[in-house]
Amino acid sequence: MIKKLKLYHYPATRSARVRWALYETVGDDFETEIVELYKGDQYRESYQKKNPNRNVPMLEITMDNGEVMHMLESAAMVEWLADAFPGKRLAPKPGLFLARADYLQMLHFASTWMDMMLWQVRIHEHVLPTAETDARTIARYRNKMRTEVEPQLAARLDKTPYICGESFSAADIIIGHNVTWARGYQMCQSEVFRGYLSRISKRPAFQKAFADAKAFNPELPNRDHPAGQFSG
Ligand SMILES: N[C@@H](CCC(=O)N[C@@H](CS)C(=O)NCC(=O)O)C(=O)O
Repeated sequence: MIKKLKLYHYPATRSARVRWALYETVGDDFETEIVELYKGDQYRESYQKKNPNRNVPMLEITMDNGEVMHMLESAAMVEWLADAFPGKRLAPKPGLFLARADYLQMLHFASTWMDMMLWQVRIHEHVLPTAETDARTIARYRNKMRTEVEPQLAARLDKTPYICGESFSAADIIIGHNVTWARGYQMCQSEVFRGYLSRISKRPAFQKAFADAKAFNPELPNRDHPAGQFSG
């Protein structure tokens, strides 16, 4: 049995996905520690020992028998929580079912392919030292988002309220976070995305997960200062 869950978090970043999944599954029954990314907390030796990727989220899972594990990938955490609490109905049951295949496909499409494009736009516009930014990379991934990703998502959301059909699932946690991220960068602007966001943002767990989002400033205060640089 799980004794304690602790999320290492920074507002509105990928750790908000896990915070949202935690509120959906265990309610308030988890701890949170803020990792001040813009002050370089992720590079502290004590943090790097637990998370060599030097980022958030990190989910510390302590079991009743004292075993501790650190999960380091947001989509894995969201998927694990959805499966660990089947009563919350956040995932189609595992097995030879097309609904499960579709759900996994969308969750991982969001956390790899779509996430990669959003990250490229974000780091080149706001994170990398200005001398390392590349306008062609920004243009390439903005274009791929507009011509390849947005139409795929919009085609689904035109037909059903949630990304995998009539019910909300953990895939909506990753897609939903990505859509808020994209809209912060003037992508996913059409009505279908506005409607989707207004639907998912009515969930109490969404509201709690993003209650601290105002603390997030996309602009790094110190991107050209060596001590302040993200690894990207
Ligand atoms: N694939 C990882 C990526 C995590 C990630 O890069 N997190 C960013 C915030 S959204 C971060 O902590 N960056 C800190 C840095 O690059 O120094 C996941 O989805 O959990």
